[in-house]
Amino acid sequence: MHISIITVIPDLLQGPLQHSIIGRAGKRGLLEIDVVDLREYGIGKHRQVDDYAYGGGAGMVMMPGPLMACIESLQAIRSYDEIIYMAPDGRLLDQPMANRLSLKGNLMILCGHYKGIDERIRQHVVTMEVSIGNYVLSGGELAAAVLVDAVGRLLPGVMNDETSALFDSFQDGLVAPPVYTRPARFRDWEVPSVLLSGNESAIEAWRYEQALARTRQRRPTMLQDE
Ligand code: 6GU
Repeated sequence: MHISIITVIPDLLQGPLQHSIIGRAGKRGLLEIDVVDLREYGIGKHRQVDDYAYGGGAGMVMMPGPLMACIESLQAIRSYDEIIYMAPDGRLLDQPMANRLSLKGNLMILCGHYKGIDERIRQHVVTMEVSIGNYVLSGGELAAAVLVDAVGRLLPGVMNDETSALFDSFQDGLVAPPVYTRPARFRDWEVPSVLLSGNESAIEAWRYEQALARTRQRRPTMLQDE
């Protein structure tokens, strides 16, 4: 998979995407991430990328010209399955959306700043608008990093058996069961004995029960959605 991310703050994305599972995906050649500095397409000596909003009001708007020049220069190299705009009023990211995106070949992600991008780019160019939750971030970069992590870890070959996505919270419509490691007794706190029993079917049944109970308690709507 190839992901191109357009941003005015490339540094905000370099760090988070170089580590952990996503960093490993990059080193294995399974995920190629191209962080593109929008300012290189800015106008004039100051490489301007934003301007005042028509109709007035506080805050700047990202101009269509530099964005379009940047998008088209990327499209000259490869075609994109989706052009995603990260926006607080976009569709809420969830596991099914991450699963679907992980099946695509090339994604482009636009990170907005200030008051956002000119509406005409949203109307005519963007194919998908994504939010990571009902709160406002100062820009789309951290949200883009979250999206890339959620999608990138699902790519075939990125995870090994231990980190397998099959057992994730949400992947089977349930949150994950509790987990324990050594020691079996820590400050009088005991690990549930079934986990020490060696009885695999009993352990599996216990985990399922726990996941179901937790889902009921913490995410009741996940059970109603079915
Ligand atoms: Cl995608 N962008 C911004 N600026 N804020 C957000 C968001 C995105 N998702 C939740 N809050």
